Amino acid sequence: MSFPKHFLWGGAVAANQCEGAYLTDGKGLSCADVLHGGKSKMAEMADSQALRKNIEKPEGVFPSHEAIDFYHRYKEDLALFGEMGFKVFRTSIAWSRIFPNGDDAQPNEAGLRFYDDLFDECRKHGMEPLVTLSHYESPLGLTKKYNGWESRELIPLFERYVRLVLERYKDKVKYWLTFNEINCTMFAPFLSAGAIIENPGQNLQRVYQCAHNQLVASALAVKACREIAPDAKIGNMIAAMMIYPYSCRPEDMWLKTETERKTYFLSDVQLRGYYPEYMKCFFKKHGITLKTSPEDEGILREGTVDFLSFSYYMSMTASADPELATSGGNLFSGPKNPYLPSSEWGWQIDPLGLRTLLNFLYDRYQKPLFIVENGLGAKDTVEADGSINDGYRIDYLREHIKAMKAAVEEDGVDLWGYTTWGCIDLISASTGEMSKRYGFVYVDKDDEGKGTLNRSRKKSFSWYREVIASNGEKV
Ligand code: BGP
Repeated sequence: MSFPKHFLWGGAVAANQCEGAYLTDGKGLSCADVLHGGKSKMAEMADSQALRKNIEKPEGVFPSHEAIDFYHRYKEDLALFGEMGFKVFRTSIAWSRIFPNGDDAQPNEAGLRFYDDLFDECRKHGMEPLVTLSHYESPLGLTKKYNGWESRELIPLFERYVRLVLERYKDKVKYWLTFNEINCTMFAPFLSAGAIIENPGQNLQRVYQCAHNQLVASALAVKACREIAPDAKIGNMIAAMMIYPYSCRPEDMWLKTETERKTYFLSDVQLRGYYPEYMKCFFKKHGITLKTSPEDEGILREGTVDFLSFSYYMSMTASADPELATSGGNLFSGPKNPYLPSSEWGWQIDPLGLRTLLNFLYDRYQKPLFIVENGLGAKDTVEADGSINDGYRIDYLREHIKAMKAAVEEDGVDLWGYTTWGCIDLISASTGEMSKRYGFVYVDKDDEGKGTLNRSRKKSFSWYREVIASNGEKV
């Protein structure tokens, strides 16, 4: 056994992190367009006052406004991906290019045309587009009017947008994803759901309401896809993580179970079609009563996805020891795992965790899987001769590909494809920095926004080309 013949190798980006052209050809503002860059971006996203200020009067530098100007340079970039032999290219449609305010009477034809050309260009280079319908970029107008996904008003608006793009691109796009990292709504509601909510950890009623509305919208998107593009496949997308009990202490194991449920309850609903019992008990315990509609249950049941896609960067640990529990291991906190190294941004690197996770997810759902994000955010140095020797990135990816290979070949996991995150350098979602680079292609731009935007191939570029050419045999 080895990787299936039609295994989908490729790379991934998101509109708001690469396109730029934030008001070009009729595009409206999205939530991403009012978030500043810099290490404090996570704090800014959690600060409702700062967010309100940004929305009313955006001042300062916003990295998404120009990003890497993919909007004007996509032909050059796709040609580079084609040169690496990509079979698939994951990107998102910026909802605010199609409906600038989210609820406009008419769609923006110029925005629709842009994606027509983009998907045609992908096909020209032999790449299947894999399209996320909503990747951290809901129209800002919907935040102002409805506080984003906290309101059910967004459900029909999203469905209208989805039906339009499915109809328009049904002959060009065969793989769709509903919401990027839908489980991040629980702790980053502005980014993930366009909702300003003070202390999301304390305001459970409100964040779970956002999540419920997105779940219903996701299921409606699945139903629309079956109707409009019956040959296409549509998946969900979660931030997946391997969660270890910090020790074999039973309390640690129990905490791991609870953390796991918080991480996976949304995909449980999207793959099984109903809320799990443990979640109903959780709602009861915390006095959460969701505003639902009588038809929601049927919609969730009928709108289960064809496959599960996920991002994987790190693993985490769960400890019942209060001192350890707050020591911080990576983005999702929890104690540092003493057996693992960390990236420059403190994300703990765990390739074997990916094999374990693939097995865990396949056992849990028995549905095809797709890794749509994986990669190392690192600072790169351009040498005097222009070369960029990113051996550390190759090492990271090599070990993760080996783990994935073992899961497919030795454990029988049904995996459809692998798209590395940020196949070209782009704006970081959590920090807005350019210097946190993931690409095989270097973009000349720094954190202050200076640079020529010229593209160049890193060492990892030819390495990945070999990986794809050998269908994962040569890593
Ligand atoms: C995921 C997001 C991406 C992406 C990636 C890397 O959470 O889906 O949009 O950016 O993480 O994270 P970062 O950009 O913060 O390094």
